[in-house]
Amino acid sequence: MANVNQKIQKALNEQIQHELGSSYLYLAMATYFYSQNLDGMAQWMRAQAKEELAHAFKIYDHLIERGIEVQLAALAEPKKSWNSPLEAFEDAYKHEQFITSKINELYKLAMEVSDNPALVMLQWFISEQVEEEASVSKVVETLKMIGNSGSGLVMLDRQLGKRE
Ligand code: OFO
Repeated sequence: MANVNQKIQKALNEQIQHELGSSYLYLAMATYFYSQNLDGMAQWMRAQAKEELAHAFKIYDHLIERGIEVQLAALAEPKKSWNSPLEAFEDAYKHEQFITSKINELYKLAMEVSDNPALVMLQWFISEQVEEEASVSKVVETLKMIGNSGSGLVMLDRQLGKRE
């Protein structure tokens, strides 16, 4: 058993669950966008789901490297449908704000228990969350500008579909 504070071990394990939960939510959003024939937005969400999986693995690898026990927990069933693309992206934005608050809590805890390796890893997540919130917020604002314009929506869908 690694000589690492128990509270931080538990919180890091919970963060794996949050990142996997994010991946699951964005996969559900991709499925919703396919059902609306918005394949570009679906592609954007698929890419986001993969990125979240990478985030989960980043923490997972951190635990493995430090000999911290990995404890995987059940994932909740994600929401399945939204009333509009704007509602889905607004949900994604709220979700990212929630994840940012979790990362900030983890960082605070790592400082309290002087866990330097966790602090270094979490710094990457702090910068990442700034990017995550900014990119989703940009789509939300564009969707608000588009309003009920079908052609605007088609153009945005095409643009978002370019995400690798
Ligand atoms: Fe992992 O950044 Fe989004 O949730």
